[in-house]
Amino acid sequence: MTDLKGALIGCGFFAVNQMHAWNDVEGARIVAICDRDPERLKTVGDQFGIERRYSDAEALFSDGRFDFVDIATTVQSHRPLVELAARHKIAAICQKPFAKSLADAKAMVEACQNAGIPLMVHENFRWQAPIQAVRKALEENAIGVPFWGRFSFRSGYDVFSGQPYLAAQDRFIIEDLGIHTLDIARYILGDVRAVTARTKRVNPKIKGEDVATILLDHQSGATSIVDVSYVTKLSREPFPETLIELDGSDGTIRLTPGYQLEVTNARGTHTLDVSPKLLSWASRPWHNIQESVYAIQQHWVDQLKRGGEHSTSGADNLKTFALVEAAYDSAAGHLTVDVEAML
Ligand code: NAD
Ligand code: 89Y
Repeated sequence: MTDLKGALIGCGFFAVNQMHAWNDVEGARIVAICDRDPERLKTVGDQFGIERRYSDAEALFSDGRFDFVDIATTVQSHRPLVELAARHKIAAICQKPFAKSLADAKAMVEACQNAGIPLMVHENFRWQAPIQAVRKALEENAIGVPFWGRFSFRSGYDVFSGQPYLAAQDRFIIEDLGIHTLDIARYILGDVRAVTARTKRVNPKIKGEDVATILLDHQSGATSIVDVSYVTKLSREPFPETLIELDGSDGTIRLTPGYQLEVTNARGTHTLDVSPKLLSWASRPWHNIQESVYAIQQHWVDQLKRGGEHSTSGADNLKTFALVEAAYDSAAGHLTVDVEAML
């Protein structure tokens, strides 16, 4: 089968990872790129040897000659670009956060459904090797039925130097990072009925909240805590590790710093090194995220070819996005938010 041809829009900080990963993915290649910033367009075009370059997404779609689009811009342009893809009936990947609001996200999913095109949100954290290892242990029934969990991301890493826009947004950590942690909680313990959250801003140099503590009532009856912080200074900086604790009817799982997976059950305690691979183009500490970018993009191609649903389809991501909106509503009103009523 010939390679699928892709076009990438948004040649910024994170898109470079996506371009590297497309080089490694089997069955697809990027044939055109687009950015309204000429310097970024040139840098990425030259680095990856892409001849077809556009400063305007309308012109890119009008020229066509590609099978899918990879939207790697920041959130403000996600809805117009996804709707543009739908109008041209081109399958689309869209970076997280999927949209500015749940109403926008629902409209984007509907537009793609009406156009009959696949839509996947680039929600890559669940594709990290350590997260996949936790899910596998649960699927192998290592701890029986999980009844409690904690999904924790606490760091003091400077994310603002690479992504300065993060300091200027009204909403920061839940929308930017917690969205991944909430998605992992859903991926591991299932969909959520209700959310209770508290947030804080500690760093005076930024606009949005940089600490959040979120309590999730899962439909299964399990309870979990998602806690995220970008103002936590530790002796060993763990960025970008998500730590996980799960208690089940027959044992416990702990994903501890340094990517160690510890499973305790009637057979005793087994510890496994579940470190991500350092891909040829990757660099520490980002290699965990970078490997998951490759994994989600390979999944995109594999599912497109077999006509299957994507793990983080637009429809699936509405359930993660609702948790983000519910967490902000809960923190603002000091109330528990019914998530099912939002969907
Ligand atoms: P960035 O600002 O560095 O890059 C975005 C680029 O898109 C810019 O070059 C900008 O000129 C271009 N752009 C914006 N709107 C456009 C439009 N309508 N047409 C053409 N070009 C346009 O941003 P970034 O840090 O690379 O982040 C991009 C997205 O990736 C964000 O949504 C961010 O949350 C996400 N991200 C995801 C991960 C992850 O692990 N999934 C990690 C980091 C960032
Ligand atoms: O933008 C964020 C993401 O998606 O992963 C980490 C990050 O780059 C900074 O929080």
